Amino acid sequence: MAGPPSWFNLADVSAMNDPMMNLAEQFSAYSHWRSGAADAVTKLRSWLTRNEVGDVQADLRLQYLLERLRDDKLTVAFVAEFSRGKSELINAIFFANYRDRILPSSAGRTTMCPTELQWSRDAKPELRLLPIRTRAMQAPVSELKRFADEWRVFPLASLEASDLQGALARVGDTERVSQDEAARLGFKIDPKGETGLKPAADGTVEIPSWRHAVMQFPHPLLEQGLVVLDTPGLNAIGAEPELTLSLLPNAHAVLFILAADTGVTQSDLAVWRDYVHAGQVSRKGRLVVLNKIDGLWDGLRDDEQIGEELDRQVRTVADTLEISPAVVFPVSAQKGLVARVNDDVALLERSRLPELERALTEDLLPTKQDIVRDNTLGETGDVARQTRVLLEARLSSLREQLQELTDLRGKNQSVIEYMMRKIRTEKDEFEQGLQKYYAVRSVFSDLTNSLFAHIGMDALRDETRRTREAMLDSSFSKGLREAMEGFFAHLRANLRRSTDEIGEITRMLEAMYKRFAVEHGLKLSSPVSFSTLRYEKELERLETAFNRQINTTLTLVTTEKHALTQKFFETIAVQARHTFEVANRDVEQWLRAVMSPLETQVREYQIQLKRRLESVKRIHQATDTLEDRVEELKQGEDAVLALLAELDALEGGIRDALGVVESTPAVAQAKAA
Ligand SMILES: Nc1nc2c(ncn2[C@@H]2O[C@H](COP(=O)(O)OP(=O)(O)OP(=O)(O)O)[C@@H](O)[C@H]2O)c(=O)[nH]1
Ligand SMILES: [Mg+2]
Repeated sequence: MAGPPSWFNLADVSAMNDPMMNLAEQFSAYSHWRSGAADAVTKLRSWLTRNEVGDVQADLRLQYLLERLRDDKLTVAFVAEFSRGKSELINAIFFANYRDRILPSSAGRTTMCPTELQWSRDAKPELRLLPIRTRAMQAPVSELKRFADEWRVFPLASLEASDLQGALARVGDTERVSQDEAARLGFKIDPKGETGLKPAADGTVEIPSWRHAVMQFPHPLLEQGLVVLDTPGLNAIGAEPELTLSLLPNAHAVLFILAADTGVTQSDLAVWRDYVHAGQVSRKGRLVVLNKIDGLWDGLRDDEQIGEELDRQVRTVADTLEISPAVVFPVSAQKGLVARVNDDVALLERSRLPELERALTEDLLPTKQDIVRDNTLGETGDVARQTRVLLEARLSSLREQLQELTDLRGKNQSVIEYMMRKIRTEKDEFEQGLQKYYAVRSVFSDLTNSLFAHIGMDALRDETRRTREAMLDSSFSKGLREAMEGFFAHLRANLRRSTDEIGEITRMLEAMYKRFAVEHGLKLSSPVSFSTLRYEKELERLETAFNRQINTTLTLVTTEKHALTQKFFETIAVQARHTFEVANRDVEQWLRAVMSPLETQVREYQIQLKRRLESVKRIHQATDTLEDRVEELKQGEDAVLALLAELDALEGGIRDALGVVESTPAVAQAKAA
């Protein structure tokens, strides 16, 4: 297999300081930053294991964090009516280094199915296509991605532009089928061809051959985690709800493309409303592109006139879409591509592509970087804090022993016997405390059981089944509506009950933490709290989409019951399940995170008690001299202090790798001075 094209070298490009590669450079810096962070986290992780100061839970958390840091994808989606230049724009922004068009781009409908361009470690360079007939299987694409045998695979012969083009040409494949078959596969038919597919004279309609395409190839940007999502002109093709509900909302950036020669048409507006804006307040990472501005370069108008005309068009677009003109970018994708292929800097400037790319990077990377940074600091901070608490407990216990033994210097046997009794009493008391701890643990496990009875996957499955039965049993749209609305009401109620139970668990743990702190001197900070708000928000978002797309009188009246039920479960219920899966994973992780510090400290405390008892015993039996023990403890103390210093340094290393600027008062003052 050939590696990435050897003539494409990011280092060379950055040395040229070339506006043409701005995005690539930024992206490369971002992924360099990420791998630096991963290295620093790896150091912490192996240090914890080597010194036996971490536990399984901490190790797992760091392992997940590392997986996320290494396999962190950044999705940029392109959405528009057909022929606005989505594919051309992708070619110009990301793949101009091939010095040719990689994605097919031509007049009329070209891209016929959503196409993901990406590279995953361990993947093979190939194009995977999901046949359109899998639409009959009642399973969303995300689910079918797990079943390789549903896809047609076309390996890439090489990574040359011609082989990439040859493979990607297939995303435009279509076939002719009867209207019945098209309808069965979920396509709308419209004799006028406005709101659906237009039948030909022989009564057949042309449908896409593929439902979804995933192209894997090792391009430098894709290797760094970029995923480009090209979409077909959506309005008439009958895009799948998954795109609106999952793929687009989860994309880190969505570019909505208009063409300067057509302006904002009714169908552009429909795409904007249904797929990009989708009822939400404007988000970061949503940009509008006014493409094909080269149409204005007619050789008659001068640059100033063209500039004025563009400003006017941008304002009109912004007014129509009710957005700020600052997020509308006039460009010429085609000229931008040509400019890059011919190394024509002047034409590239004129295409205005670099401005769009700047906005894209400025919007995209820092936001993403903030999330990754916060997440990494949060996870490693928790682990380090827990470890520090453990080490400090060990340290203070060593110091106590040291004190005890120092006090024994020159004392007689009876004092030593008294010491032994004292430690034994402490040990007994602690063991009594442990009895209470075990009792509370069993209450704790009852509470978690009832928590999972509400938030768990079984509960969700029951509710899904109940809703499906209610829907299939109902004879009027009122019944259907009630069943679907009931589904949401029920899930919301379940989340609310879980919130209550989580509150109860937190309070109980707090009380237990406090008791161990007061009675036995364990150093435990209050357990972190957990909120279900984000899942409630996610459900809210789903419900909004549901109300817009399914819960309308028109849809309810015109959609056949089974088809409606199927649609509801393929789109809404699948998403809800995903939300609950995430919630379950998060709750489990939280439960482990709040329990493990207590467990670790209890274990540590038991060990220390035993050691203290043993060392006094040994002195009592004169098998050991007092001075030897004191020396040994002092060495132990130094070792723990060294570990604490190392831990500080490792955390500092992580902060440095993440580029966190320390803002201690001293530093802030020094800066101000
Ligand atoms: N003049 C001009 N033509 C462009 C520009 N960008 C794209 N085109 C042309 O517009 C046509 C459609 O471009 P595509 O890239 O196929 O558009 P698309 O949005 O991907 O269309 P579908 O795949 O059909 O949804 C092609 O003939 C392109 O050459 C541009 O900046 N200027
Ligand atoms: Mg296209």
